[in-house]
Amino acid sequence: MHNCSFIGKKTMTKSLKSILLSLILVLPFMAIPVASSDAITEERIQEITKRLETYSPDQLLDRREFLINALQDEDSESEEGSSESRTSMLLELSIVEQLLIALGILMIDDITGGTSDPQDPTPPPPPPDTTPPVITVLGANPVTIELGDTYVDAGAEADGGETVTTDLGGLDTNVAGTYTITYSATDAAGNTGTATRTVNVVDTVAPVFTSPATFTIDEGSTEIGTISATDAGGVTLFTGDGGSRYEFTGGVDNISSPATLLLSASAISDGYNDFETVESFGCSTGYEANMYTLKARDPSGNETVQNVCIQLNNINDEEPVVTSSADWSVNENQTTVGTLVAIDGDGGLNDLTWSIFEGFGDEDDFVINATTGELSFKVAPDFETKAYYEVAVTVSDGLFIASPVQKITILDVDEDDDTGTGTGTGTGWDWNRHRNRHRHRHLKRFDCN
Ligand SMILES: [Ca+2]
Ligand SMILES: [Ca+2]
Ligand SMILES: [Ca+2]
Ligand SMILES: [Ca+2]
Repeated sequence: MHNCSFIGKKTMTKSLKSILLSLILVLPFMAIPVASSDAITEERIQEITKRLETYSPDQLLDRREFLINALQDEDSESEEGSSESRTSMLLELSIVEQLLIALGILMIDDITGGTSDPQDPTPPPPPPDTTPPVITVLGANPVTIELGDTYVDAGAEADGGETVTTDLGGLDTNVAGTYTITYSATDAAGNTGTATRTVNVVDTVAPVFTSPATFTIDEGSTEIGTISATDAGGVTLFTGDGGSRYEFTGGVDNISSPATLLLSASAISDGYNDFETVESFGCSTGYEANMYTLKARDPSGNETVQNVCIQLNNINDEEPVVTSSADWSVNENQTTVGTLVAIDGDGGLNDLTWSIFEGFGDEDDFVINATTGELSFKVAPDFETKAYYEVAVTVSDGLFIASPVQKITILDVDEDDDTGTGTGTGTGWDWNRHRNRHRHRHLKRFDCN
């Protein structure tokens, strides 16, 4: 502004009247002593104005500064001072400032703003409070806690000491997710400040199986057992490796924990619940070792895998099997037929008991040792009387029986001078027959002599 070109003289002269008019309005507010007012005349104003018209804007500003400093110096040096000189300086200062205002170099506020009127008793009203409280969130932000843990809020403070209210935003530590806690405080002017804290509830812990990895079931059963696992977020169970051999109740391959695990139809048809076919499977050793798994998964995708080992209890579900031959050949004149041999179809699980089956064939002619299975005639047979017998024997494991028919052929023995020893044992009949034949040959040779 100070560099602007000075206003033309013609314009300046034209504005003089308005300046004089302004002075009449402004002067009463200036600090010109009332007693000196009489020294202010129109002639004097014109005289000063004409002089100042020749000043450039910079010169006017310099003059203004000079006058202000001079008036201040006069104030500090002497209470009395030269009132006429002071009046003159105030008048000139007024005219300088009016010219600067007319030139657009000064604003009215530049002149009046810096001076407060001691006679005005009303102080300016304070600016309205539009600043909300500033809230400081205490503790960590964001906060991460494990699912199911207890959350303790560290709180927040307002800078003005206002009461802070907390909105937990539906925080549920039993449900994984991101929550926003909002703190707010309102000051006396009604301004409300807020701040937030983020709480991340995370599930990083995999489910834990509470059911065993090994199940021992009776053969013939189709149910393996109850599978269960725990997790703060809940558990879904899945069939894993080898899952075609088992399924959960309802035939599904996944279900909420706990659930009942069953053998699948294919497993049953393939003998996976028959001890005599598969004694165990999926265990750490043995048939199909470590080939079967179950999985427990939580809603966050954490997963635990557990092997499934199934051991079968051998129960009595198979009948005895007789392994000795049903065809016997024994010498006449002896009671012993031989000893029958059988094993239980359950791999020797049960002791076997022998008896004569009643109601078939020559049952009345035989006895059998219940424990050893040794079959004997009650009375030594006579070839010449009856050379062939049939008898059914029963062998029992207590629940199941087998009753094979035994066929006994009586061999003729030369009884001229030898009644026979009756030492046949019933087994190894070829050996006895060979011996008997040998004896016949021997006897015949003896007879020839
Ligand atoms: Ca979990
Ligand atoms: Ca069986
Ligand atoms: Ca049996
Ligand atoms: Ca069995």
